[in-house]
Amino acid sequence: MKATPSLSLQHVSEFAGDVRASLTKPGQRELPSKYLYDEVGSALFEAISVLPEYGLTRADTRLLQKYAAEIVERLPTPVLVAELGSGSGKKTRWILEALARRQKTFYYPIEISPHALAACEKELGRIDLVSVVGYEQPYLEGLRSVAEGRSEADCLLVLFLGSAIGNFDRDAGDKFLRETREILRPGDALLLGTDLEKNVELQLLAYDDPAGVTAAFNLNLLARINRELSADFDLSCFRHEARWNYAERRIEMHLRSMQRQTVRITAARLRLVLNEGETIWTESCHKYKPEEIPEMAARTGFRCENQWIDSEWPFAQNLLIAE
Ligand code: AVJ
Repeated sequence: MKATPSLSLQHVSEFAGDVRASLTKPGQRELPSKYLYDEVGSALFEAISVLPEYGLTRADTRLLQKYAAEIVERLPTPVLVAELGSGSGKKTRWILEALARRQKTFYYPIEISPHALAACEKELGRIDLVSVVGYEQPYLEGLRSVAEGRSEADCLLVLFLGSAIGNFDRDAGDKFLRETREILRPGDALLLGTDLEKNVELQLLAYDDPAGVTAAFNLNLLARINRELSADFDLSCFRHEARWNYAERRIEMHLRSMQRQTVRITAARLRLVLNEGETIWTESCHKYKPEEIPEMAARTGFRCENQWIDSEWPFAQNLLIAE
């Protein structure tokens, strides 16, 4: 069930407006991280997720594989599954198979990237007793559609995996959990994946791998702006940078301008002068302490029913129940 395909003109003008607003912000220039995931960016992220230095996706998958039965045991029945930002959907297989062992299961991946959504439908569309209905919509809009369409008896399990919540500042993360909670009914569940704080060196390597895949992922944002907004970023004049922000406990990805340069972004009606050494901040990846998650849950209308932590790469699956 696709949302009415929005005019690509509307996409372009939204993208152009966001690019203009974030690049002209006083102080630190920014670009919104959601635009990292066009078709090329999504493919590069898939490559990142198999890098030896990036343990996050493997830890996430390992926990789901190992504990799927335990997680599912704690859920009411019947339960519908909605996933926020499914990506390729590979790691979701374990949960769906565990659920399908007890009942026919409906799975609603919610994903703004049509490429990722198609890959997910292909990956998970052939599991016995699982029926997949994709929503090409932003997270909360898609979740609202799923919640409105269910019957009285159906409980919801919302999946928010891969530490995608880490892209939000801590306050925005709370706000997002609160908004999610408002769409749910008491007893509904949210399985939240969170990357945990670890050795800073390891954390930095995960976002600045020696093969340069993450650098390509970051730089592709400029290439995408060139492609879609008729801009003339010269990618060789920028360098990928990953930093650990101690105060905020997050990795920040930046693109550093290696010289003073002028960039034209035609569709955003913008002429940008960047100084030598100036950076554009493209993504934040917040890291958590295990005990932080039950506190977040309590602040946002949930309780943390259980937490499963990977023994190789500090990462937690948290099962939150709406109160
Ligand atoms: C998909 C947001 C979870 O924050 O680790 C990976 C994105 N950026 N390498 C993360 C990402 C650079 C990733 N998330």
